[in-house]
Amino acid sequence: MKTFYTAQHSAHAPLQEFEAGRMTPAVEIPERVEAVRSRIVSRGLGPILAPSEFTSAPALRVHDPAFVAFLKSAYARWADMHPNIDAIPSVFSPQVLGFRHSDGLLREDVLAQLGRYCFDTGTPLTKGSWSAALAAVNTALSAALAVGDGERAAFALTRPPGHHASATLFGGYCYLNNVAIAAQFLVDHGARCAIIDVDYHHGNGTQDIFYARNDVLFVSLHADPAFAYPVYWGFAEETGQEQGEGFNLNLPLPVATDWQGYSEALGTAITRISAFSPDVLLVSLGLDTFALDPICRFRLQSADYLRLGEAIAQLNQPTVFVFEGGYDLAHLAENTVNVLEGFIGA
Ligand code: SP5
Ligand code: ZN
Repeated sequence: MKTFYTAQHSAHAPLQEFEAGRMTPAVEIPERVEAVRSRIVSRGLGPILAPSEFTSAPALRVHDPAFVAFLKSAYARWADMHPNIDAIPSVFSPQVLGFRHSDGLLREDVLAQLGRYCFDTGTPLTKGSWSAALAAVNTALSAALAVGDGERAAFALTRPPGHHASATLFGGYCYLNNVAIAAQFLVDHGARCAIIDVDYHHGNGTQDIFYARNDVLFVSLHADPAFAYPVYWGFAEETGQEQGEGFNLNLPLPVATDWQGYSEALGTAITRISAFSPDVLLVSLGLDTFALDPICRFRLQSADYLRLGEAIAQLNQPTVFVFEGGYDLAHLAENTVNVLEGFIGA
């Protein structure tokens, strides 16, 4: 299987995030992708290729132009006031929060914009975030293009991740929605796309982007937002709207879910995807369902990721894997490559 990768991801290297009332060491760090890259080499999984450069057009098919312009300019504007400090909002837009508001909302300074375009305090915007986020989009698009051109599967080894980012909001360590941009790119080339999101956290950004559409199916297995991040999204009741009704399937799972519970939900996901009959499957591949993940509460074991890859292969579709979360550096590479080897071997 071809892997797409660029060292440009390492421009995004936050040291800390703000969580639970204090600054805490960042977990979405460059070492994650470097560990996976090393194991792809040592396992001989296939070539590691540099992504092609794409214009901003594919990202603008998914994201609001003003949001993209903000992401591009925000750090430099912030650093004028707060040199060498990562940008984290300290106030959130009353409009986003549903309050009545005054013309103060129309402020266009970076502090006011941060509170309009971000939904949490855990996603620092650093000096290199924009360039890394763009490189991740190019990486996902390159994998999509390879599959569009006839590869059975390809792996986009992306970071920062993407599935929490919506058309107008960043958060959850995500800035631009890599998998959604790749899916839209394939749709624009005539392919019917389904997305399966196996990250521990609900892919609220991807859900939101396709929520009113019936041409892209979104299916997500994740920790129940009743106890897990992203808190406000991911409930089973979220089934889509307008023409999109019935084209969004959330499968929230309880604390301590192991392979038995997980594989049952996976069967439901696979049945729904088969019924949709896509031309291409995209996988938001998070590995934070692992038992030893430092921020998560599921109990999957390393061998279970082989089974996950095999199950995805059963769908028998051209498949684009896009890397998302997973934070246990000791096992992340093994678990990631297990999914891909399970897929290839099936
Ligand atoms: C892509 C991705 O996996 N994003 C996840 C973002 C989660 N950010 C907030 C995590 C809060 C976890 N709190 C649990 C603390 C356990 N010590
Ligand atoms: Zn996650």
